[in-house]
Amino acid sequence: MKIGLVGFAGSGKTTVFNSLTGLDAPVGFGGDVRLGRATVPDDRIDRLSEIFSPKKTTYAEMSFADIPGEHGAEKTGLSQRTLQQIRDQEALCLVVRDFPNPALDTDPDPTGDVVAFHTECVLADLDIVERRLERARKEQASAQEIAAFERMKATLEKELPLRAVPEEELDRAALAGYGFLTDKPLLVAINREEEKAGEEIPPDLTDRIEAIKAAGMSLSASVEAEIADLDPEDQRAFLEDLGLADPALSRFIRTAYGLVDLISFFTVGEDEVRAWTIRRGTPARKAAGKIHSDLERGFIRAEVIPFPVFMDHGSEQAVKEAGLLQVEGKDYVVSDADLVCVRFNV
Ligand SMILES: Nc1nc2c(ncn2[C@@H]2O[C@H](COP(=O)(O)OP(=O)(O)OP(=O)(O)O)[C@@H](O)[C@H]2O)c(=O)[nH]1
Ligand SMILES: [Mg+2]
Repeated sequence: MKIGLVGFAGSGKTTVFNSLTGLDAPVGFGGDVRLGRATVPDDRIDRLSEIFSPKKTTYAEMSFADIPGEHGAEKTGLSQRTLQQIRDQEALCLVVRDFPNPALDTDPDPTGDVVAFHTECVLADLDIVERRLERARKEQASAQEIAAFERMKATLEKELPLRAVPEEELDRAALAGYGFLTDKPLLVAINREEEKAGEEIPPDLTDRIEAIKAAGMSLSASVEAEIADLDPEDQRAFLEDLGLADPALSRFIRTAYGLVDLISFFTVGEDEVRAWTIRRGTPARKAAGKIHSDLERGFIRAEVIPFPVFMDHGSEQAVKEAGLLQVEGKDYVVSDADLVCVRFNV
């Protein structure tokens, strides 16, 4: 599960990547694709940790790939190599430059960059769809398959992303192998100069982002990089000075987590308070397998307390006494922020 940071040269991808992962990749260079892991901030875990004072607190994690932009190339051109790197990602965060970069001779043009990137992705997808459609017709593929590709072609010709095609109209499992760029969930991060870090995204840009079925947020990568270097006390003062409520990076990671339909369930105790990552819709037995394969194999039942119920009562014992402990079987669909205790026997 990887989220790719993508965008044109010098937009701040590596600066964002370093703040996310705590790594120290060189900025201002391009270079190779880099991988790193980021902790998913979660105030529910913070609160559980305060209650249990465990020996260890473990947050969820997710992986990011920093995909360099192309230097020297016209910004409307993404090479086959870059396109392939982007195709390998499960979801995309487009980092868009909205600050003057002295190393580049163009003024920031965030709206233009969003449009240009989207157009590149549309053309790359259209290329695959047209070729596949031609072959499908020649080989007399099923009417259903031809119809699906025609639907995709019509969508892309309107410069709409494949994300715009409703779930029931495309068999996405069958299309997974193509890695269509415009079908990947997209978060557009407008990387703004320091003074504008806390301002709303201008309406024309918001409209653009909505039109391509993406989520949008603004941040200032250089502010985030500075914040990451401060201790918590100083962080708060620094944010207040800039008129910001919270580090944008936390919001960024949480948005990216939701973008790929990930949720967390929790295990709690004196040893460890921990968040586990699953896809939305995962049944209890499979979720138990995240913790240990024995728990999946020998699954008997899951004892579940939704986080708000736990907080209302303050302890597992109090929840039990109130008759609110949920005893669930293997097919129970785990919800975000469920406290789960798996009973098993192997
Ligand atoms: N003022 C300002 N400068 C920034 C910001 N984000 C990045 N920069 C600077 O812009 C330059 C490029 O940043 P990078 O993070 O290397 O950009 P990139 O998108 O990784 O670039 P490539 O990998 O070459 O495509 C560096 O000199 C950064 O210090 C920002 O929010 N504000
Ligand atoms: Mg870079």
